[in-house]
Amino acid sequence: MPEQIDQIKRDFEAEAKDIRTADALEDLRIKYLGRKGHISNAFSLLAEIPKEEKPKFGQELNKLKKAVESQYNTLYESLKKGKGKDEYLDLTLPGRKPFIGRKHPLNQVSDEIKSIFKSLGFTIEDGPEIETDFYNFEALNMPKSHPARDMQDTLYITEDIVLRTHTSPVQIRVMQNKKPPIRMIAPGRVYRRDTPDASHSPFFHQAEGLVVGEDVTFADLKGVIESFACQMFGEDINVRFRPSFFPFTEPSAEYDFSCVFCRGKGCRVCKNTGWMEISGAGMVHPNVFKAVGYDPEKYTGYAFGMGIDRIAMLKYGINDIRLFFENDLRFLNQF
Ligand code: 2U9
Repeated sequence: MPEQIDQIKRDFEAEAKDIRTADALEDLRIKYLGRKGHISNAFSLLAEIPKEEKPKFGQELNKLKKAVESQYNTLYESLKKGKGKDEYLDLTLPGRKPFIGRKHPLNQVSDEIKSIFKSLGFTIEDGPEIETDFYNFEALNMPKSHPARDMQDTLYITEDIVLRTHTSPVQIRVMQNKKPPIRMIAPGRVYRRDTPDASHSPFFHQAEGLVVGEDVTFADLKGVIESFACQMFGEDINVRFRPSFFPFTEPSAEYDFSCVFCRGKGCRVCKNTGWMEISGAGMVHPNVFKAVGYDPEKYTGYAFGMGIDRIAMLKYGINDIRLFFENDLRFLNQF
């Protein structure tokens, strides 16, 4: 009997060395600790030995059972942690690349826009996203009755407090606190009561610009927009201006870039026009200067809108603005 007990222990330890999977460990448990396993069979042999020897061997068998259960549990825990009993360190395996975050594509484009305008002598200004009616509409030549307010579906918090619909309020605040010359852009998030679809989002991002001085002309505006277009999309990009209307500028224009995909030849993206609408611009309306206490006889200035999401969509060929906000790593990891 004693040699049988030692043999069971040796056999168990020899087999346990090669266990690498949960299934193999379960088979080993059944083989040695199961109802019909080796240890259970050894206990049933107790009935066949002399009475005076039973206590000693019973003790030996209990010791064997405890030792096998303890080694089984150790092996179970180490497999659970994903480590084989004699795990060796295979130094030839490639290293595990730590997952590192990256800048959101909108922030990458916003940084590029800021860098281009800084190189053109512009400052970067910021302001509140929750604005009063005065800063979002009235100071921009849109009094309460003005129909232009309907041009922009606004999210009202109270009768007088809104989520800003553009970053123009920042320019108003800067002009209230600073005498000309001014040369600034105001990047930031803006809000519209829009139903989300491929080209609309209830919030998006703008980088409006403003230049004010004693002899600022429309030609200056064209030069700055052309310089931006070429630095952002390539030297061969052309810019055109078309007459338009905005309450806060006079004259107003809309500006287009030649198609960044077909470079102006005509394609499906630009509907074979060779052009892509970008945003609006114009010379600052005298009433806007009056609202901030600037003398419109002394100062002239221009302003332009610029949708950061739109610039990013054109730059990367993205056809759905919602992709920027869904936090899908399969999309974000491409930038
Ligand atoms: C001040 C004076 C004038 C900013 C301008 C536009 C034209 C324009 C669009 C951008 C996308 C509206 O949200 S949008 O559809 N904006 O087309 N914005 S001129 O004019 C200003 C700004 C500030 C003090």
